[in-house]
Amino acid sequence: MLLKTRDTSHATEQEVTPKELYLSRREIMAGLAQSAIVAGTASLTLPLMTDHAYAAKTFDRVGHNAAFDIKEKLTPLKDVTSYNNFYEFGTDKEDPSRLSAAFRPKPWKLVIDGECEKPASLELEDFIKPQKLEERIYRLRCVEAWSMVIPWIGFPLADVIKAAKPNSRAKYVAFTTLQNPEQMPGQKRPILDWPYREGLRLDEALHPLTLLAVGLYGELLPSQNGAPLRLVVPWKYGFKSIKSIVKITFTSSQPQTSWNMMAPEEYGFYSNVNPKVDHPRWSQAKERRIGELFKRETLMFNGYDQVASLYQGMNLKKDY
Ligand SMILES: Nc1nc2c(c(=O)[nH]1)N[C@H]1C(S)=C(S)[C@@H](COP(=O)(O)O)O[C@H]1N2
Ligand SMILES: [Mo]
Repeated sequence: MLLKTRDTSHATEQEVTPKELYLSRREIMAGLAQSAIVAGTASLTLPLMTDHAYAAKTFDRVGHNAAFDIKEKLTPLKDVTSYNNFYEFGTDKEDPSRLSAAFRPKPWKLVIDGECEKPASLELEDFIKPQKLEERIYRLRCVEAWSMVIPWIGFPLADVIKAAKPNSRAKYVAFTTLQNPEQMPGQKRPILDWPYREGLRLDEALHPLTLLAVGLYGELLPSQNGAPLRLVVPWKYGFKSIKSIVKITFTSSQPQTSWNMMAPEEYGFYSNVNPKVDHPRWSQAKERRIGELFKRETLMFNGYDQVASLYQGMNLKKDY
């Protein structure tokens, strides 16, 4: 992001990776997918499952939520899983898919703490179990001026926040990624001040668009995309969508964020997609959809106009 500029154009449409390649991931992650919304309106909590074939079926039954649909061509799965930013595995786009073999997304502990009435330290499976999973097609736009359209599987962060009962001092939500250089070789170098950190204002975190994702393309999240749990905040630049989350903390003051700590002139706390506020070193007016040749106009809030009210009265040039 900060350190590299690479040619992001992919002129040819790639074949989707065969499903079989993802079975090993299911084995690692088996048992995560225990809860689903069946297509339609009814919801159903399925029994605890350790059989990966059953886990696959469970994900197949996750209902698609059309309320937020982006009517644009999906980015091929091959690109979604081989062209990544995940500096814990290295700074090249291919590094996360190539160098994540030692990464273990299971077992996984998640801590919820800070300014709330119901802090918790949970096994991820216990955390996922009561959630109502659904599929949502979101655009994600990187600050490097490329974007993808991805069918995510997840649940609203708001559901988790409400269950944790933030107290009156809670104004922000901070997120922390796993720190484990043995599993994440990029952490052996001081590329960023590890662990990776991000944050949202509480009302941004509560917005129905803000998603905690556990899968994509009908499958459990690949390591390179932030297994086993990552944020997707589609109206903000991609770096806000923190991967492989181990901690969610309610805070009274604005939390530190990794890219803001590294280069505050370039990466602000808000980081809303805004074609009128250029990155100091490049324009944000256009973007290249991965898999396509020609650039397209970047839309304010990445096209998610429904979030505009969150920023009423703010100067988004100052609060970039
Ligand atoms: N922990 C962590 N989360 C991260 C990053 C990272 O380096 N480390 N990169 C961010 C950036 S810059 C982008 S664009 C998105 C990319 O998500 P994707 O690889 O699933 O498309 O992840 C974000 N989340
Ligand atoms: Mo990014």
